[in-house]
Amino acid sequence: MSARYADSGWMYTTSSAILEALSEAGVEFIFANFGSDHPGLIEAIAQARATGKPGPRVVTCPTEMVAMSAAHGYAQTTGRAQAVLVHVDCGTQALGGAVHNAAKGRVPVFILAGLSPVTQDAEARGSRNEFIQWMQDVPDQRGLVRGYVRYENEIRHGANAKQIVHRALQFAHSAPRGPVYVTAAREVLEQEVPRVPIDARQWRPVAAAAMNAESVEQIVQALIDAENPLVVTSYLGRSPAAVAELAGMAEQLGVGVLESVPSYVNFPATHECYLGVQWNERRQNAALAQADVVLVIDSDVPWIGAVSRPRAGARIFHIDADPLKAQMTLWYIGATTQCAADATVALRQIRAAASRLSTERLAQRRARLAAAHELWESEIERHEQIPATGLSAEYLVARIRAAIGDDAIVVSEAVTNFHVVSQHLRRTRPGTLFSSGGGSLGYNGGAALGVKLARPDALVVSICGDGSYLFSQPSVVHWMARRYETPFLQVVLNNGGWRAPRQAVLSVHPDGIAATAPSIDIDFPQPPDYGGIAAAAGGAHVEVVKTAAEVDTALARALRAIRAERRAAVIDAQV
Ligand SMILES: Cc1ncc(C[n+]2csc(CCOP(=O)(O)OP(=O)(O)O)c2C)c(N)n1
Ligand SMILES: [Mg+2]
Repeated sequence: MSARYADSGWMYTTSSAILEALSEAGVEFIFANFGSDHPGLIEAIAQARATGKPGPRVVTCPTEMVAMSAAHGYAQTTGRAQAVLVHVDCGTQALGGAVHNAAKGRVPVFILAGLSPVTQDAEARGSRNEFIQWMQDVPDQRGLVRGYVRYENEIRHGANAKQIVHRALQFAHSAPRGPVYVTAAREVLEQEVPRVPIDARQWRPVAAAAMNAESVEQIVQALIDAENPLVVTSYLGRSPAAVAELAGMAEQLGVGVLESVPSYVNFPATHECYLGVQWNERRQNAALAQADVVLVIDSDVPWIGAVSRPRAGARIFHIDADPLKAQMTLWYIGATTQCAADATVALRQIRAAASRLSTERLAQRRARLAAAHELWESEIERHEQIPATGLSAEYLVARIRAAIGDDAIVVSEAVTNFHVVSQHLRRTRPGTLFSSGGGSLGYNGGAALGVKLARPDALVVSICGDGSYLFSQPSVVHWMARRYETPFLQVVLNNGGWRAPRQAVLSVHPDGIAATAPSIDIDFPQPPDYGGIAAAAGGAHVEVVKTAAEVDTALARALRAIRAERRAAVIDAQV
């Protein structure tokens, strides 16, 4: 085999074509975890480098979950998919919950995986020559991710590899957006092919959809006639333009805005139409209880009906790129009009069609909203008071807000402190706070790296639970932070383990035996040295904070380490 298929020097192969297509599409990074399926790609990258051909930069990711999470954070920051390169079925499985997160978060990512060679007697370059290639030949590799991706396909021939890459990226970037998965056998990646010219304009995302005129009319009329109109949103803020339109509409019509488990900054927290964040609180939300017209825009869970819902008889309208929630088996919110439309376009339509309210009604609405906003703000402030002993998450987050400023970009995986981070950071600018949008823990560290690669000038902060820190594979994350000079601030909300399962069991069995059992196996006695893990892996600066009095100096030292020494910093905050 080696004699027949000895390296013939410079080649243009399927692998070269894939790299070229990624480059044409503006992909800047390949988050890579290489294996025996990738000689064609590694050779093509080496040849491109040797000839000075521009192409995506390779970022070595020692685990796939971190690679995928980095691409996730990068895409949340820029809106653009990056490539994640993984090894056959094994690397695909190791992407794990990060695929779920990108799918649920509707975040574009281009995943490329090799397939085991499809020949075994040296029939072609790349044919099997390692025992593992029999083990890694599985019947349905694409099936591993089929329930999560917007598009999946196998490149079976190099001749149209570029078109398949562009098509996959077109799916990734077209509403409702999400990850895509492409495979190719080792021999196909080695195949020498003619170069195909591509006109990138032909592969742009599908144009954003508008509502039909009748729906616009219905929604506008309902908003005008309402007593207490309310918008509920979770991820509208992935488009900064939509945030501006929402603020414009809120002001024009006097509509309140409530965020439900937000994964983006959807509305400035200082705006007087802002009514706060709801999460898993086990009580009725006041804004929802008062609303008689609710416009849900870009939300998967606008409320949890068993504990909190719009008032009886409220009229509900729904705008989303995918209002059917095609990937959710159980989903309904009682909306009488559902529109498949882009949030920015839809809000512009509403604003254009809405005649102004009478000055008097608008003033009344605005005054009521301003009072509700003020009440929310004073409640938030009350919780931020310095605690008498120890450290509260609310106080800590308030001090983080003061230390990092409005432009820092925060990724949050704070679990039972999710709402604390969302509310007390009081973000005002779109694109300065992200959470995964999914439910598979471990996103935060990789995401912070991705954000920092996208915005090297920005201060990047990850706020996560102690459990979520361990899920994120911190040794890999912090090795990468040093290797790629992407220092960020990591704040670990150390509450002694997993509080979420305790809250879950108490919500279902409030009087059960588990409620008062000495252990329900969710605590971390003898906790790891959280900061020490990052120090050992990537030379991170470490702070341990146990009281409110220590917070400001720890933050100042941590930020100095990041800015002056270009080191990541971990604050182990015992809340
Ligand atoms: C990959 C994954 N495994 C398990 C879970 C279930 N789970 C949800 S919350 C949680 C604990 C999170 O702990 P931590 O980050 O410390 O947050 P806390 O609950 O203490 O606020 C677990 C294990 C999950 N969501 N994702
Ligand atoms: Mg915890």
